[in-house]
Amino acid sequence: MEHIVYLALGSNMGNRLANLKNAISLLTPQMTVKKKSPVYETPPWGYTDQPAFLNQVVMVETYMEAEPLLGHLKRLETALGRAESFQNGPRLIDIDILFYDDVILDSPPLVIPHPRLHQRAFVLVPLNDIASDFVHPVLGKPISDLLLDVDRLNIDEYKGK
Ligand code: PH2
Ligand code: MG
Ligand code: MG
Repeated sequence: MEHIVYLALGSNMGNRLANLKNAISLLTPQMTVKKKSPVYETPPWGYTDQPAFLNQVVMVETYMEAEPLLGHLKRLETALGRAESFQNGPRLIDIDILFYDDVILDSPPLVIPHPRLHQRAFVLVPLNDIASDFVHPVLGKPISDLLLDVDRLNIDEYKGK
């Protein structure tokens, strides 16, 4: 059975835009990319003493089950050159599962929906561009409503430099 999955991508090291593009190109053939948000430049959240991030959200279709998908995404991050960092620290590429259909799952490391997505403007702004009506299966609110409760200051579409 085909599943609809939303992924959040982030990078704040090296050629950030190239890192996002390379990550998206590596999603196939296991995933088919159906929608891509614009790229946003966003202030670092959680640990602030680090460079700004580029963030993007994509919607994919896949036959992969959630657990193998997580393992697959971790391998892609490593293949793209991601090294160990600390929680909320700088990273070459981060690929997080936001939603997997309407699945609610809490078996660390696999927690779906992503437990902090509703607090993060750097996720909600791009997610709202491609899934404003999607209802968060735990919170019972559409993305457009969740966006009203976060501070979206300094989250700007990235036009390159
Ligand atoms: N990712 C984090 C921690 N902080 N801040 C921004 N702006 N964008 C991110 O992708 C991000 C972050 C941990 O994954
Ligand atoms: Mg993350
Ligand atoms: Mg991650």
